[in-house]
Amino acid sequence: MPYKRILTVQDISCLGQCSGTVALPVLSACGLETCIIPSAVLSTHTGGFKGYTFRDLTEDIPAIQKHWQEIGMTFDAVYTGYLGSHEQIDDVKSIFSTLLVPDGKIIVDPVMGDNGVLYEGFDMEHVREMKRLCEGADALLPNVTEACLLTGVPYEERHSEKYVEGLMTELSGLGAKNIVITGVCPNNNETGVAILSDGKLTYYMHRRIDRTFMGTGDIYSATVTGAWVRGRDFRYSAELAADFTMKCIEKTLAYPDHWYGVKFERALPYLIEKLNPSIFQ
Ligand code: PXL
Repeated sequence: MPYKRILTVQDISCLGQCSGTVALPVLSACGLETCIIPSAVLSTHTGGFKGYTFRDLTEDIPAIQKHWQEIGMTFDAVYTGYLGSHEQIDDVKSIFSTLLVPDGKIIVDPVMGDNGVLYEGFDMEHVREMKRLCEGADALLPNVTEACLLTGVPYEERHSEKYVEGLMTELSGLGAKNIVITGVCPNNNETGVAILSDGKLTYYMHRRIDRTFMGTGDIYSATVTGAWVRGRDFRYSAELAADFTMKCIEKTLAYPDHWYGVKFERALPYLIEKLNPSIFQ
């Protein structure tokens, strides 16, 4: 059987172990043919570097889509992350409606901010437009900050079950049947994800490490997406992604000065083995 082809739409931060440069290897390790439409090309990500370059590729998106439509290219799934501008939303929605196979999956990670604040360069117009993109998704993968921005719920640093349930109820109003909220932090010792699937809300927690790890949201989303598109159950995919992200973090702990990303590369064999068990036999 031919294996599945996925398209991801997100930026390429040339340096920084995040977004496109993480999604491509992770999705490939999951065993998917992976294509990308870069939403922007930056010299680095925007989270801590100064003076980065930013090439907005908004104009290129419809041209790439048109070319692929002409050659009859289709995808089993489209997964979106950081978008270079809110003007891209309609073009990405048009990709959903023209390049997906029937029953193809739409996965939206509404990358917009973290720790209660928007990433540099984004405003509330971007949030409103991103909300429109979320309305077409089968799976939604926000962190707590993004869940708050999308729903208008005030951001809090510690998250009770009642708070998470409230966010989840509001998010499910956007239409997706499968939702993960990442970075759920009920207390000082635990952090994890809240998963809504089959109408049931469950939690999957790990020990909390008191250090910021950039790019882990992108690693997490690419992994859930990869496992789900490979045919694994959504909840299993969401839990596997949490385990894999934790392994990437563990690989980084030996490098206390490595601040801009996580050393995910040497954790990839774990993912390959989990999703492609027969290849090592
Ligand atoms: O990891 C999310 C992300 C993606 N892309 C760019 C970013 C960030 C977070 O800062 O700056 C360009």
